[in-house]
Amino acid sequence: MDESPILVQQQSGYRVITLNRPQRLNAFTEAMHETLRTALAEAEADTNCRALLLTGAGRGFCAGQDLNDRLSQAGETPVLGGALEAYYNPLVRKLRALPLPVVAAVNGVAAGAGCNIALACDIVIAGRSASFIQSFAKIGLVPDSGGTWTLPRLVGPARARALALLAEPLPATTAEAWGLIWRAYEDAALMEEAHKLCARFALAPTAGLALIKRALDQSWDNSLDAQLDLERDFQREASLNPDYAEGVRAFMEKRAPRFAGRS
Ligand code: T3D
Repeated sequence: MDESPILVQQQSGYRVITLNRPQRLNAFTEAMHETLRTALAEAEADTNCRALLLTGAGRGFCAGQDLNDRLSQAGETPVLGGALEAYYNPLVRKLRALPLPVVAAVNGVAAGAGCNIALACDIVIAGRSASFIQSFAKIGLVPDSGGTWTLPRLVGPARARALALLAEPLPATTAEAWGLIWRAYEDAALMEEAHKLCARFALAPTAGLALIKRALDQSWDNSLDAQLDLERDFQREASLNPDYAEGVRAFMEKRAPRFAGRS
């Protein structure tokens, strides 16, 4: 039997999800999408899971759609859109909406939808040898999986346009300098740093972090006025969670807090 296209590893308080088609730089097939969807649903349903680490097997993170499944015969006119509706868009929406932080550890090239799926995660770190490529223009496509939304917000319109129109690889260190990602690490240190982040999130006030994710995402559509109202409402909600009282008590007692997280 073929190895699963997605590997899931349980850690204390978090899960590691590995895209696992290394011979194709972890390019997406339908089977891989289905397996990833199940893995994300299971992680969400497990209240002991307080963070996710998403990475790739082998030398790449993800090369986007597997183009073997898109080869058309001469005379055929392929029509795309269906896979975005069925798989890529729900995946990006799920990553943004998960009530726990998602860390992408970009271990190698992240191209096409693979790049934009990484950028949809909450914290993106990368090995220094990794690169980010909006490959779409090279094959006559448009950046998808949120790329046209995410890129200008992260790096500004001029850089977003050049990245999308030129489809050139952006080295991880430049991606860090431009604010596309959080940090670039030596390749050998990447996974240790990713695990450190997730272990830290596994002890964090997870419900509060989930509200932070939502507040930041909603800010793009809001006026300052509307966002101030949202912050008032979210703060009220955060304060109702026992983790807030515990955080204040721990501070006053000069000890580490014991947050309940999602339970
Ligand atoms: O429904 C829809 O289709 C819409 C959704 C679209 C989403 C998308 O993601 S569209 C964009 C698809 N992705 C690409 O266009 C990227 C294609 N890949 C590349 O440009 C290069 O592979 C990379 C720049 C990512 C890496 O280059 P390099 O030189 O490091 O590696 P390589 O030799 O090109 O790739 C290694 C192997 O992986 C190779 O196979 P081989 O020759 O050893 O048997 C290569 O064919 C395979 N591979 C890489 N990317 C893909 C792929 N096979 C299928 N699909 C891929 N996307």
